[in-house]
Amino acid sequence: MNHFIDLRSDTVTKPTPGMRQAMFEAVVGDDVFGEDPTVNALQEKTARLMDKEAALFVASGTMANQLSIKAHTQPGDEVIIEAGAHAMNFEGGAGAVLSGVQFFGLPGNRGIFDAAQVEAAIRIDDVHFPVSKLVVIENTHNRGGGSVFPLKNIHQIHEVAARKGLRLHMDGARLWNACVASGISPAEYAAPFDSISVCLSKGLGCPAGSLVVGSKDFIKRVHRFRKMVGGAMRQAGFLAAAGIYALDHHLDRMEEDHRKARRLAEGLADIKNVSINPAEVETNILFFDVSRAEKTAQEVVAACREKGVRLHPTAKTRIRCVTHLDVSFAQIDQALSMIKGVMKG
Ligand code: TLP
Repeated sequence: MNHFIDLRSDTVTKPTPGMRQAMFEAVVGDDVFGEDPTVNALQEKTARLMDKEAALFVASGTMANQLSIKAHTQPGDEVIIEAGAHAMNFEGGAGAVLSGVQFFGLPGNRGIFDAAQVEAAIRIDDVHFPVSKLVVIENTHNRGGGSVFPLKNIHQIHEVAARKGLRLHMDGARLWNACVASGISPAEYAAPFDSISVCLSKGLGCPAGSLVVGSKDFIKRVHRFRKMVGGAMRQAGFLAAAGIYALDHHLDRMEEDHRKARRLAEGLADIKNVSINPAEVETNILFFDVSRAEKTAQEVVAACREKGVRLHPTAKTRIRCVTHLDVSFAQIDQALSMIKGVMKG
């Protein structure tokens, strides 16, 4: 059991007993020879779920996004993305280092943008400009507060991208949450995209791992780049077994995490000097603002930690909470009373 009520991220979860058993029993082999049956089964299962030709198991969401960007682009190309997106801001500058690309950051509304913005951002064919090559959509959007990217926008963006010869990648680290919240299937979401990255280590509760999904040719390129960055693992089936278990057992339960986030948001809205609009909470991530208090986010988070609840400060007055399978409804209520105590004092 965690000593703290940990709402910093959905990455903090520990494998459940059932998941540990599945990992323990995994049949494994050397995946560099393509001989790990459990890795192969996870890749096939994920490709099927997305209705794409192939999938590749990689170490992390960052690796999945950055290898995808690399496989789609040449150095000097430009990637159109929302200005608060993970792949542009929180992946160590990897786009510049590994792919030599630059990003064009679109202003989003809670991370969401539309086709007209993409069309206006695409460069004309002129030696002064970089070559616009790829559009990246983040679904759900982390800094947007777990917002679900509307399928209608995606289809319109796809129409522009296809007409102008740009590729489309989805950072679907939390695509599962978007599917559960919207009722849209992973395959429906995936259809317009050339590539999708999905994470096992967030809401699904696995210890590690992500997948890149796309056409056979695309995945072959990603495979080469995975080797180049030292991301080829050997008996990775122990980790893949957790992924298979999670896809079978942890997908449907995610709507519980969304209800926990809403309950948390509604409780926070009643706390003095906390600003949040609970109606905006669509999935398992929420942000609240403490600018009306005489404390910074750092101070609020430090005081909450003393009481036993861990939160994530993301700006001077902004704090993030994420719900997940290792936090119960009762713990949400406990966290609320601890935060209330801090905001009073
Ligand atoms: N996000 C982490 C932190 O980096 C902030 C978190 O706790 O939310 N895409 C999205 C949308 C993400 O939120 C993350 C992780 C990633 C990619 C990267 O995944 P990892 O951490 O597996 O490299």
